[in-house]
Amino acid sequence: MYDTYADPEEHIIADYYVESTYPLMKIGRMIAAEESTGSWVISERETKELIEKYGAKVVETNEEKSTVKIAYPIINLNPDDGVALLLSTAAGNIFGMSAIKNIKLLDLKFPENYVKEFKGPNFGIDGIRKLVGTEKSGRPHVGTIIKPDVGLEPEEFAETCYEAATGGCDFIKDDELLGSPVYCTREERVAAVMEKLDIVKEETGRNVLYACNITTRVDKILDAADIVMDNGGNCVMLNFVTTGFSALRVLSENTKLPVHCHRDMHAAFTRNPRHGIEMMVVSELVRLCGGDQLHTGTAAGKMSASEYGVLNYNKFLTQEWFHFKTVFPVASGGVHPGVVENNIKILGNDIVLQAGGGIHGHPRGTRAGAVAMKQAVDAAMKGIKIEEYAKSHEELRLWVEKMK
Ligand code: RUB
Repeated sequence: MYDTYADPEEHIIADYYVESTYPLMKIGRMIAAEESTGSWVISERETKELIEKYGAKVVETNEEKSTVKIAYPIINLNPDDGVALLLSTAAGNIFGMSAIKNIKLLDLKFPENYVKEFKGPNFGIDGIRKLVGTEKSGRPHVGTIIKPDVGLEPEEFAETCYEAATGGCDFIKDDELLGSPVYCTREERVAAVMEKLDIVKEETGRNVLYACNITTRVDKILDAADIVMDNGGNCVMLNFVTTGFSALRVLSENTKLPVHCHRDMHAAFTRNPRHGIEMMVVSELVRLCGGDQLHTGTAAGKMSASEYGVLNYNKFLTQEWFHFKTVFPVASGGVHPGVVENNIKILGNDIVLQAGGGIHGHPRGTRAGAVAMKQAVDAAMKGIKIEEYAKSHEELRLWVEKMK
């Protein structure tokens, strides 16, 4: 069923799962009114003509799935007001409406007329691969999060990065909990780490990315990115849910460095299948706002995520979408050499396999942990089971032993 036609070139179509005591069409119209011209009652100047031109419309209901599609006129949404206003519209008051028991925003379909104002990622998968030197092999990247999450001072932090890079990591990031504490300021940390990674470059010829966490107050994020750049940094990281999509967009539009997007707090609204916002919508908005790498979950790890969901997010991020570059999906959270094969089999090669404890918790320490992760990737790329490969690769054998 549908209410009226809405030109898909002039509307953003939002798909919702809805639980309500009202019939689907009625609750759909209530959502459309609340998120465009209306309120709970018609107001004096809310004329039929005004509603026709500026009102959101119900374009589809599906009783079987309990879903409703609402078309939001992009004339109300100046792209410069960005994703902030879009979310206020498509994911705003509706979550608190008393007429709705549960509602989940499943997907957003955008018209060219809206997305053309967004630049999107600066690098994408191809750009990141060129920086790291894997454009020919196309193999998964090995990433790590420096552990312990917080508490290391710059020298020891940098030494840990050196060990991880020497062991074979392509990508190293701060934990999302590490900002710029007095004992390890961003400036000191970047300078110390990049000195070590320059040595790795001289010793191995490999360019290893270090994503420094520049999550801070919004009006200081660009300054923080400059500090990373001025100290030889080659990548930045942003906790984009806690700082906001607008912060991500402004950062991406004003930095020459790849932007790694950590999604902490997302599970507050993505985890419940009946209420909140789907990770697919988060993936669409990160690509729109210019993230180059995005955590999307694992096919086997510690965080709760449906395999089917992760596959879909990664498919969206890596396929053609308007003029936008792709986004490198990051499989992280409880990742270790023992889950590498499964993740590659299910998620493919265009992923960053990122292990924190799975590297720094190796019996012989960080360097051996990174070697074991890279050996597990090499084994998977050769189609060899890690138990077999471990027989001739000591670091992997020690990990397999540890996990028994
Ligand atoms: C993982 C880690 C990340 C999680 C976040 O550490 O620090 O914050 O990946 O989860 P470890 P997600 O490898 O030791 O588990 O990637 O699902 O957002």
